[in-house]
Amino acid sequence: MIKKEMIAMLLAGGQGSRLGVLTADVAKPAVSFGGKYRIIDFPLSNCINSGVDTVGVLTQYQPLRLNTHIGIGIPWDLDRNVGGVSILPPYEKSASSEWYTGTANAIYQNLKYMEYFNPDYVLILGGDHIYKMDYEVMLDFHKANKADVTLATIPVPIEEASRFGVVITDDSGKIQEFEEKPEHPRSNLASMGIYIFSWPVLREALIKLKDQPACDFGKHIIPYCHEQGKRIFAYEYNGYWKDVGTLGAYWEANMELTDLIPVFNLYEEYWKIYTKSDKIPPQFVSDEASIDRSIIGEASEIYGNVSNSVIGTGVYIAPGAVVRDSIIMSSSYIDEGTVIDKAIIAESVKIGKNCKIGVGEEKPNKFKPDIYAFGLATIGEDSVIPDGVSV
Ligand code: ADQ
Ligand code: ADP
Repeated sequence: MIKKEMIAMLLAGGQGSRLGVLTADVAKPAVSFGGKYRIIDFPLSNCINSGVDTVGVLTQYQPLRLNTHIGIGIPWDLDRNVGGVSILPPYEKSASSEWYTGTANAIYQNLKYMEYFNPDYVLILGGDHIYKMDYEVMLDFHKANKADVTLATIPVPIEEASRFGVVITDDSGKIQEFEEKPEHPRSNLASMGIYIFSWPVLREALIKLKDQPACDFGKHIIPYCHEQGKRIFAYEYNGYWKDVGTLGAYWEANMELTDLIPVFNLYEEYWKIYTKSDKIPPQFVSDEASIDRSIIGEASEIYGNVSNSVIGTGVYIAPGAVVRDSIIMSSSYIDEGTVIDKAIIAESVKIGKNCKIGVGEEKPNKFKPDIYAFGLATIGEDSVIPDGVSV
């Protein structure tokens, strides 16, 4: 009989509407990050680095890019005969069929998948955070406390706490109170949306709440377990963790990678982040180019001036073009004389000659704040901007 101690269920089906045009055609976990990665690479790499070799990825919204990226899981060493990575879209069942209406509903609809592995513990993960975390250490904490549920938590600035599930604990870390996105948070210890459940506890809660519309972990499952007097513990994580759910946070997290000593280091040997990488040529920098403090992806050709930016793979930056404080994703083309200053350019965008994109250091409120969210100009995938456009 098949037996896995802990399996992971990775929620990758949310729309991510706050990323605006970046998620118009792509699920948030498939949005690129740091020049060569996609956001989902972080939880997937954490899984394999933590010894979790069975991962169900629950997809729903615009899954094409995500599916091609994950494939059969080779880059993460998750191509296995038993376990490995499985993509789990909603499917028709004999009695009924429905879309994933909430995070817990999505997990409930995959009870059979989990049962197959006969796990002791189930790790629930979001697909939209940038961090490195050893889930095995969290599991040890869960076992040591004889917990039913363990939530990973992190202190956040109190003014941001209302965006999160917030916990109040006693001295031992046992959760006394949990509130999902409270208007007036009474604690700054935020839930990271990462949970370890002892399997019988999760199974019972999912079945009990199966008729709850849009059943969600933060709104329903955790409060239900709390009411039932389950032992719920907060595992306090103190490393780097970023919810890149808004354009501002997404831009900032990318820019931080260009710091001389980045708080989030992609170059560490002992905790590698893996990604699917096409076998493509190296980058080329011409004699007229200038580059400082930037990440340049493979197969890019740089003839212009790039500073403090994250450039993806296969990007072309023509002579005389200037790119500053910006993110340019894979396969985009920036033509001669164009200035990109504080912008996010999605994949496969073509920008003509002598354009000016982004507001740079000028006060964004001078411009339309609803367009220039966070003072950034954002151009969606596959856009073509003709010569001379200034936005
Ligand atoms: P939110 O950040 O609001 O709160 P949520 O929208 O519930 O997170 O999404 C969590 C993850 O599930 C995302 O990766 C998303 O893509 C995915 N997802 C959402 N709906 C889905 C569906 N129907 N099917 C499949 N996948 C889906 C949660 C917790 C808070 C916690 C924050 C931390 O509820 O308590 O503080 O995460 O970011
Ligand atoms: P107007 O009000 O001038 O008719 P819009 O309100 O549609 O035009 O947009 C103003 C300018 O901002 C346009 O040039 C448009 O291309 C540009 N714009 C629209 N969306 C974005 C975006 N996401 N990022 C950067 N510029 C944008």
